[in-house]
Amino acid sequence: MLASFANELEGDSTGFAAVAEESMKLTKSQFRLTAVILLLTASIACNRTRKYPLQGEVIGKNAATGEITVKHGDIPGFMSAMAMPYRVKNLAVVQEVQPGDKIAANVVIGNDPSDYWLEDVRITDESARVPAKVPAAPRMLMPGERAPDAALTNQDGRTIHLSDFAGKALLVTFIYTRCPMPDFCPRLSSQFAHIHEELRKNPDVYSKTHLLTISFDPKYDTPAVLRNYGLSYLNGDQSGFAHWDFASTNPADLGRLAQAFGLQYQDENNQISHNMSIVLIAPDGTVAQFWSTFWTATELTESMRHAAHATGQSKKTDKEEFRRLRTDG
Ligand SMILES: [Cu+2]
Repeated sequence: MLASFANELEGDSTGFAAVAEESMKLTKSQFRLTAVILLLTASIACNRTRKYPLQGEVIGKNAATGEITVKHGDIPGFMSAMAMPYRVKNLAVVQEVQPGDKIAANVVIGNDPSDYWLEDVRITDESARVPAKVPAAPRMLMPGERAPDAALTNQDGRTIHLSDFAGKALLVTFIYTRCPMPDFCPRLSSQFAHIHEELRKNPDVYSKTHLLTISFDPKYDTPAVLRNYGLSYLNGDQSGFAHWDFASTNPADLGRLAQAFGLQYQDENNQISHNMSIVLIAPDGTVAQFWSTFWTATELTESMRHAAHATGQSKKTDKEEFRRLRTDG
C-alpha cells in the first residue's frame, strides 16, 4: 500500500496489482503483530520501552505521514518475518531512505503496546535503490499545501464542494460501505462517529468543524446507500448529516482527490483493496495534517479543535480563493 504510493511518486503504476495484494498481506501482518503485542503485554508487567533489532528492505514510504514499509526477516523473541508499515519519528530518515534500500534499525515498543516505531535507522545497502523516474507524476500533497476542490454528491443527492467548508476545520476520509475489514472502513466510520460525538459536546467547536466521508465505490454507494450507512453510525439521527456528510464523486475527481491525499484503491474479486487516508483541511483550505495507519479518535479530535481555532494566520479564508484552485489543478 505505501509501496504503491512510492511507485506513484515515481510515475510508475505497473506494480499496482502486486502492491494491492501486498496491502492485504500487510493487514494480516498487522493483526498478527497486534496478537504478538497483546501476548507480550500480558506476560510482561511493563512500564518501559523495549527494543528489538530489525534488518530488512524498504518497500515503500510515505513522507507525509512519516511511515516506511519494511519487509524484514525474523526478529528473534518478537515476531516472524513479514512486511508492515512503521513510523519513524525522525522525518529526515523518511526523506533519506528509498524503496530498495536495505536497512538496520531498532523496533521500539512504547508503554502503550499499539505505540511502536523505528529508531536508529541505518541504510546498510543502497545498491538496489529504485531509481527515480522523470518527470515526476502528480504527487500527494504535503501539509501546508492547498487542498484541491471537487464537487461531490452527498447522502441527500445534493451537490456539495470541499470549498463549501472553507472557514471550518474539515476532516476527510475515504471508505466503501461493503468493506469487510474491521480494521479499515468500519474502524474509520465508528471512530468518526466517536469524533462527531466529542465535537458535539462543545457548540463553538461544533460550529467550526465538519466531517466528510467519501466513498471510492460510487457505483454501489448511491446516495440512498450512503444515507443508510451514515444513519447506522449516527444512531439513526439524521440531524447529524448537517455536520457529517457521506458523499461520492465521479471517477476523475475521485482519482484527483486520491492522488492529492495519498489514497490507494484497487478492485479485487468484487471487493476493493485499499489503504487508509485521513486528511485534515484547515479553515484556510490548506492541508493541516495527514494520517494513514497510525491514529486515534482522540488525536484526530484534538487536531480538529486546534485547527478550528488556529485562524488568523492566513487571509485566504474566502471561498473564492479556495475554489480558484480547481482550475489551477
Ligand atoms: Cu475498507
